[in-house]
Amino acid sequence: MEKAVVTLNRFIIEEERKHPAATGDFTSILHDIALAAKLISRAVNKAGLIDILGGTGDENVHGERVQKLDEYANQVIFNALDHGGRLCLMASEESAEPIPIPKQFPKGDYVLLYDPLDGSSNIDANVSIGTIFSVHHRRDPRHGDGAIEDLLQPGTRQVAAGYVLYGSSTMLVYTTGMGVHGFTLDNSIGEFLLSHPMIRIPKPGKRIYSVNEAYSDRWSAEQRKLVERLKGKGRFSLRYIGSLVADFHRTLLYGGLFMYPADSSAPNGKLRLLYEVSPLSMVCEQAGGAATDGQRRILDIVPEELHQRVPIYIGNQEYVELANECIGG
Ligand code: AHM
Ligand code: MG
Repeated sequence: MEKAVVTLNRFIIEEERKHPAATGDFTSILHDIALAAKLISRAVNKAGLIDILGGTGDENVHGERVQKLDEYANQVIFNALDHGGRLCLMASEESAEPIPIPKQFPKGDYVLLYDPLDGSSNIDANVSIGTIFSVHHRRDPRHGDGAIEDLLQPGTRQVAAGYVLYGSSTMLVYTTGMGVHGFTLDNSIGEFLLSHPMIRIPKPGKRIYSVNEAYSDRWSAEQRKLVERLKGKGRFSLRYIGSLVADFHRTLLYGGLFMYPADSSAPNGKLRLLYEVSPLSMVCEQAGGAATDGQRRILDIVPEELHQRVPIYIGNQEYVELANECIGG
């Protein structure tokens, strides 16, 4: 007998059936995210073939060069999710302000925060890049259009989080708080198929640390001590792709410690709490790992602003604990 393949749609419908009170909103949001992921995956795969590479010359809200595929991905996600009636507000790393749902569409009870194409400086070199997403229930159902408070919620309140990795294959990995599941896109049928059910970060994980060590002259003494202690443990390897989703995905599947610490020129590190750090931290914790800023559990941090940055130490619990010991004192 042919083994039944489990598509993403089947999986999310079956997961939803386990919750009799579920409204179907989630199924719809994840379905729309998956559609956007397929469209972005197609564009990423074609990037080398068509004249789409290179910057637009514009800068995003962080003063970085925006590349065409970033804009495309940003728009595709918005277009896939603006009309379903499940969201009341969105926010994107590429947009300075919250993104309202167009007036003609009904509003729902959820907000979506996303980094449409992380690691975009790697596009020209054909290095893996990714999309990261985070879903929250809005705080006050009376806010028809959603408000900034609905976006500025701590990671513990995420109802779903995940990422799409555009690598040697395209994978969608997500959690709704009941484990982490990974799906691989079969391009020939245009479906995400369950390939990695119930992902657990391996314990003990591989001895890999991942950090941009070229910045070590800007690190604090504590950060230097941490990396020295990791090296002192022996048999550690260094892996750093410089593309967060790819570095995180490896950490999730092989184990290890990924860090983007604070340094003297970036006192809060580089990565954004709401679009990058918080969703990946939920995924990591759900897979049995941990994530802190060196002191605080990432998911407990109450955001103060939309584009807030935060240092991150994420991976196997024992390595994150070592980071807390060195950094937090
Ligand atoms: P981006 O959001 O502008 O794409 O930048 C985020 C990327 C991450 O993917 C990666 O972890 C980090 O920047 C690498 O930064 P650095 O080059 O400073 O090591
Ligand atoms: Mg990013």
